[in-house]
Amino acid sequence: MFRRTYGQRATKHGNPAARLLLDTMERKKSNLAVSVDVIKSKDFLAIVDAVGPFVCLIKTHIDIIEDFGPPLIDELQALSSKHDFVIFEDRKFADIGNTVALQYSSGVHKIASWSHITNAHPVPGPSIITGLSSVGLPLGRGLLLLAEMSTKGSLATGSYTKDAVRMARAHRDFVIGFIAQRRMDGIGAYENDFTEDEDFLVLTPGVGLDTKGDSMGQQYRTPREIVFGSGCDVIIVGRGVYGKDYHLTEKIAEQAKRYREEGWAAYLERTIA
Ligand code: BMP
Repeated sequence: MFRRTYGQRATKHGNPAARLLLDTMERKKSNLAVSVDVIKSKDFLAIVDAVGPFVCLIKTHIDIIEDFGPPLIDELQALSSKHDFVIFEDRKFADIGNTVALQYSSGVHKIASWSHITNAHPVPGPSIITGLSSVGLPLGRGLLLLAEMSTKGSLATGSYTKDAVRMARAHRDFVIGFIAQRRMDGIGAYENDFTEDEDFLVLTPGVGLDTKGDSMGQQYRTPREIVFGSGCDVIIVGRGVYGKDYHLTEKIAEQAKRYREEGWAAYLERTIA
């Protein structure tokens, strides 16, 4: 999987959300996802519109938007069509199957109705996948499991990470990959390397070109370290792109372009190496 192109992987994948993402990456020549963690709808939409041309995916934390209303989702979907990107709500579900099914389908945000991809902590065990897939699978959605985290002192290591991989392998129709810091197959890291038809995407946060972290435990690596060095597929960048100047859309677009170029060069280096 390491050397296969995103386009080659798209043709083989069984899940529609994974195919959409891989196709989008190939079409736009981008493995950049921007995480738009701002609290006003207006700022959120301005950033999405500015980075849209350069990304394969927009990651949201919809519950931090102070003035949220259903029209925001319509506008996000319109921008997704305009700029051709996939939507990933970073909800990090972590409850029993019945509860996560309700949280995913209902409430104010109705995540399943608009987000192609969402994610979950494996901590409750396989029943969290059963609950979420009862809602998401009929809609053609995909799920990522948080197998590792980018933060200092993360507990998601060792056997926890291995068990996350085992859970994913048992639910390949719906689990399309991981939030993790390295690819989860090969190099003898696990008892069994993945078979030809097991293709898990690895989406990786904790990406920064100019700093090594923040004051709250976040740790950054460069796109090259992540995509070439660790074999991950998508770089997720938040503050590295919009920083403190999120009213300056030109500057934001410039940064998005910069991260996209770095991420794509690392991917080319990996596929032709
Ligand atoms: P930033 O690049 O500004 O540090 O933002 C990173 C984003 O990725 C945040 O939205 C955070 O919730 C998310 N994230 C992370 O940083 N580390 C993880 O292990 C998992 C995440 O979802």
